Amino acid sequence: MSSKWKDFRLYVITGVNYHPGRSLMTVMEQTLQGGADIIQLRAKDMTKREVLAQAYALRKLTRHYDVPLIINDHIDIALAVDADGVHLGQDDLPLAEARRILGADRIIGISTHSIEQALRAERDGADYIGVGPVFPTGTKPGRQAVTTSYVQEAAQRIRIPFVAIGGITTSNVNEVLAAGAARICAVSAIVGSDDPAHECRSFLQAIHASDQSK
Ligand code: 3NM
Repeated sequence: MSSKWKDFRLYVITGVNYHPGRSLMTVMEQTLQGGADIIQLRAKDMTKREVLAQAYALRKLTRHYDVPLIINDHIDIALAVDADGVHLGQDDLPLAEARRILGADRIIGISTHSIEQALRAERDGADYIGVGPVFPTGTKPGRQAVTTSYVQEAAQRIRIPFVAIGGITTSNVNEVLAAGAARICAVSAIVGSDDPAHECRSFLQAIHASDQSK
């Protein structure tokens, strides 16, 4: 795939628990209308078939908006629906194995929680990394926040795209941007909001304002 995807600024991950009564497709379409420019399907407590069905639906939607689709964990599902890539955690399939299965043209993102993990992911050929959780978050309970000091270190030392994640809201996003993040990811603040499109626009406004101040 072309490297245009690297220009993403606002990465939105699904989180159906945050919008009971509203469908996944409705909420994700609202995020796309608000300017989300990369989407990840993350469905932790679902059967493979349920994830597959959601992946097909999101593939259709993201194609319509010409936005990359990343699948969390499930490499087979990513291939089945022709997603643009996968996102893997530190305990998932090692990057080299994932790369062997997916080939050079699909995006592989890795969650990192320390600069050592980030440098290793970069060295091993990740296309981008997640840096977080920046703040404590109910979406990943029990994981200690890495604070904006890790964002700062990543900004100084990591050459591949990195996206700050974890507990980020429109109220604290400026701290994260000031620490050097150029790309922001959120789940609850966006998909759990009454107006996901508006929330996306607010995040993007903060991101673009931060560009102007650099
Ligand atoms: N990964 P919210 S933090 C899915 O640090 C995820 O790798 C993280 O959700 C990491 O925006 C996180 O609701 C949760 O805090 C992000």
